[in-house]
Amino acid sequence: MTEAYGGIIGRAENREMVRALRLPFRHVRKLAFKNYSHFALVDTQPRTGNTQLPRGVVPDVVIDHHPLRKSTELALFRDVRPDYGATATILAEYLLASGLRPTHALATALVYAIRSETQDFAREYAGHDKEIYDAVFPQANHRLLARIQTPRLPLTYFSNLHEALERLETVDTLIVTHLGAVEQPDIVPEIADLLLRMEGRPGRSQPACSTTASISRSAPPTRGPTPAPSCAASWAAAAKAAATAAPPAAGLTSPSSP
Ligand SMILES: [Mn+2]
Repeated sequence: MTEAYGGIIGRAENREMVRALRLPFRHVRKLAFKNYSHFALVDTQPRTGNTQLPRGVVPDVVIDHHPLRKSTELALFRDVRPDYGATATILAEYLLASGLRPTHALATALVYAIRSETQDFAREYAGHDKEIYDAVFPQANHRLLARIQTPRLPLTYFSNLHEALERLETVDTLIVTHLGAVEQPDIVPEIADLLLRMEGRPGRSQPACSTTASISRSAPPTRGPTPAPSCAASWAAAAKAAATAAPPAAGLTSPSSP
């Protein structure tokens, strides 16, 4: 069995998780699809923007928490629950129901996945997630969990941050900055998240901010700072700009036949 991902593992937390838990992920680019006879998609569905499965391949299994897609109905086994905050919760439910005890590494990964996907249970539909979280939490390695949640940051993070702060402008309730060319697209929502915490001008109730960047390697046209109607929208716009250049990492598991 091979566990594969697409796009890039960008966020420092995610990179630290792969390192600290020694997760044996492989990039889909390096897989010879013809060597596999069964495919499972996790946290994504066929023919969506973040799916790395070639168009002609119908997955056997789809497990996800995003709204059900028509293309998923072709899968032999599908379990799509949009009322769950994290796909990790659904998988952990299967694990616990089977009577298997998760390893420390797996429990740590599940705890981190549920926390980050539900934004620390801030989303209103996180009821199932909290229950499973509590069940696996005692098994987690708390030293490794702390390392994942406050990871070491590369030098480029600080130079991007410096750039962002240098070019920062605030107009009315809007915060705008331009990062210029970045190597790592996830830096855009990361800095937008940080700027959202600014006190004063943009009220928490109706904040507005915009972070823009061009991605150096895949080089889409440089986007000028566009005032956004609300923070949620501008965050999404920033994230979307990054996604066009490099699709976000999506889980893809394919049990091997030979
Ligand atoms: Mn998800």
